[in-house]
Amino acid sequence: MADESGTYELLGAAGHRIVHQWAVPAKARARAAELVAAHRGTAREVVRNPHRDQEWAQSIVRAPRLLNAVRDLIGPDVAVENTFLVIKWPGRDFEIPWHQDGINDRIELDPARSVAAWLALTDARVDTGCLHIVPGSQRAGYLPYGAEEDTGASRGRALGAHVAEGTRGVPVSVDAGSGLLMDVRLLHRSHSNRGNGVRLGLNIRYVAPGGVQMRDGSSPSLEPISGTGW
Ligand SMILES: O=C(O)CCC(=O)C(=O)O
Repeated sequence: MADESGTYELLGAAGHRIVHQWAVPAKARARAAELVAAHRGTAREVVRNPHRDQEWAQSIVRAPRLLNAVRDLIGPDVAVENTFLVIKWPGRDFEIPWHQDGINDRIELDPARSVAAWLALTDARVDTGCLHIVPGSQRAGYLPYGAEEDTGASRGRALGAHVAEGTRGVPVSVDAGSGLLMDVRLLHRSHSNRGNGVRLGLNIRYVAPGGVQMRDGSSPSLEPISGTGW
């Protein structure tokens, strides 16, 4: 519901919520181990939209505890707009700059009809590159952004929000099998993995009908996973 200043607060003033145990931790770790084995040879860092063709991701986006929390926020009709697996290999430079999940050159999500999830498949700690968030930053709305400098990495160039100098976040350390639901305007980032193990996280953008507006003239690619309103 919008407050008197017109701000929409889907997830309360802090703009995020922890989702505890969308998966049993041991099962999340076992899945992570399989993904690490599959991608170690190429040291792949990102897998785009695995929910479209990979069973493990199709199952995670529908994890009952997660999906129920999403329905509580955006209603019974839920589609997946995008997924993004991030693999942070230890000792490798891979920073993701401050950004907001609800906007890029292609889409703008309606914060009242969408929510972002970030799910830990391994334990995510400060040293292994857990998320850092800026609680309450959703209140400033969408910020201008631009592509980061070209590092030559095959993962491509991330989009970074233009944030006030000195913007500091708080780390959110979560166990494998837990994660976060975030307002799609919430600023977040992650540092490189300076720990020992590989860190894996799956980012999901969920939308309700009418929640996505295309900015580039293309059609949205939505995978309905709940409800009859599609
Ligand atoms: O996994 C990470 O470190 C960050 C991922 C993220 O923020 C995103 O994909 O939007």
